[in-house]
Amino acid sequence: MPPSSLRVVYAFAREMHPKTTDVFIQYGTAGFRTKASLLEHVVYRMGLLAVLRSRVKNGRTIGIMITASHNLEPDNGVKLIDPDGEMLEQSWEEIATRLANVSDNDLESTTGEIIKQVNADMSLKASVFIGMDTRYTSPRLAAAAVHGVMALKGTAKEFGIVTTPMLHFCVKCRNDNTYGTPSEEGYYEKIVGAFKNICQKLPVVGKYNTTLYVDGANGVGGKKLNIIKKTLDGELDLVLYNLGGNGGKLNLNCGADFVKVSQKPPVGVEHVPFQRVASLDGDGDRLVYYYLDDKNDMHLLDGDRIAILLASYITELLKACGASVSVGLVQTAYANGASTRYITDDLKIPVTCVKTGVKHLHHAALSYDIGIYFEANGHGTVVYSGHAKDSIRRVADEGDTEQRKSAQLLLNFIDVTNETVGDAISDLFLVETVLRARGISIQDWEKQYTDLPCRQLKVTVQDRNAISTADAERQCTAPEGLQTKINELVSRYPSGRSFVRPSGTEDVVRVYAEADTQESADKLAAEVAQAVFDLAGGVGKRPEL
Ligand code: G16
Repeated sequence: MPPSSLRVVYAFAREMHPKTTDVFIQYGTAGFRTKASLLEHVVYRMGLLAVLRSRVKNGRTIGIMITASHNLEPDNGVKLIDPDGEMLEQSWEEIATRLANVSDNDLESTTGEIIKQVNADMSLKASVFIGMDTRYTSPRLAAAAVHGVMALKGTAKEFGIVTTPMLHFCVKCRNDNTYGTPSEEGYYEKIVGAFKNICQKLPVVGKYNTTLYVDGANGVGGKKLNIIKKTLDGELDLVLYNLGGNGGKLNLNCGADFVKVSQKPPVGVEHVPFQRVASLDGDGDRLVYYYLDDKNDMHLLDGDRIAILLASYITELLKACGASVSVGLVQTAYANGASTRYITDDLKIPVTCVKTGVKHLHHAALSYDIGIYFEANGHGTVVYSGHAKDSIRRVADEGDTEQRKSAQLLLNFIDVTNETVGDAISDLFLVETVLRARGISIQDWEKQYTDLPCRQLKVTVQDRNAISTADAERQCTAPEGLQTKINELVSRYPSGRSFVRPSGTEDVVRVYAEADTQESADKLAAEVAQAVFDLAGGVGKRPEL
């Protein structure tokens, strides 16, 4: 493409997607996220960037997902997906931020500069897959992304409403046809097909109950499970709630984030004591389980529990097949201290702690033959190296009868996994597989270990970037004095632990605390929140004890 044709980049911007705000926006934990009304120009520009990224990757397909995932309905967001279905390479986040914030008048020249900087060959073809969640603002934003792709002569393919992990899966399949077929149907065929396959090998035994209630967060995940439900041949009886009808609002008092953070059951679900419930988030990339007991008390089984359940089953099968494959687990500072102890002391599996954000966990998990990564909020998956897959395949071909059986199960388990990113639907089928294989109930699952009581809070400050952290976000390096204050507060509580960090998806500072009793965890969290408010420029009402 000759340089003069970049003029169209400006023309599209000025006529259709002008930048109408001076609010600075940053590529955060999972892309750009803010009020939907501030995003149209950003999404258009991400259409431009996706084309450049595709050309730098020799024409391989890049994804653009329009979603604000767990955020409430008025927000929206956009993130780019790299060719292997993983999050955008971190060095490009800065470029994305730069492109998103320049004025319309500087857009043409900045685009030209970025083309030079990344050495994009503009004569190559470029391919971009675009998906969106169910927000009413998503179609308009998806159209802006298409215009961005058109402006730089790329080819856009729209997937309409899909879960975020489905788009990651399709991008991966488009660039690596051994992984699957790049379509929603291809996703069902591989992931749901493998689950049904496993069910044929695992008869229902013991206390496992094939009925599963689901809280769909009034988002896209529940809608897709409604399609899947009809194809499960009775292997799993999904009872779906919060599918977006009856005035239910996306993520409002429901969904995985609400359930995890508030430690309360979602509205809109008809609860039955001890019935296990799976709660998804708005774009279907997070999953937590819970049940209410006969006193109506809530029992939460979060991402830490899911990780442990999957890790213990995988290591059990690996042992049975005699395959020599390393297994490791990746968590963040939000992981409950009791879970980390259980993994290290009882399961004897190595644990790595990294910064919040699936991109960090995914990267760390790749250093193991089999890496299991989960954030406590229910965002995670399992990644299997080529070596791991080859070793298991070899046992499936050459092992004795028992070894072959375990290896076959493991190969099916791998196919149920969406290895590209955390995926609530795939994770749900993985969890159900393990519960079914072991013939256990959700209460049995919960008995593996006892969580330390914990609490999460949010504090609004003038500028959340005033908070800096180090050591996988476990230490606060600015503002001065805050970490000393946190240490002092923590030292007053047995088993106390607390940290603070700026959110990358909402305009808040997050506070986490755990201690030996719920009362202490609540009090410690409130005291640390007050310290953040006082030392980091809190706005509005000071948090109360
Ligand atoms: C996103 C990220 C997660 C992260 C969460 C909260 O989730 O993908 O890795 O844990 O945001 O991030 P923060 O604390 O920085 O706001 P989702 O489900 O909203 O895409």
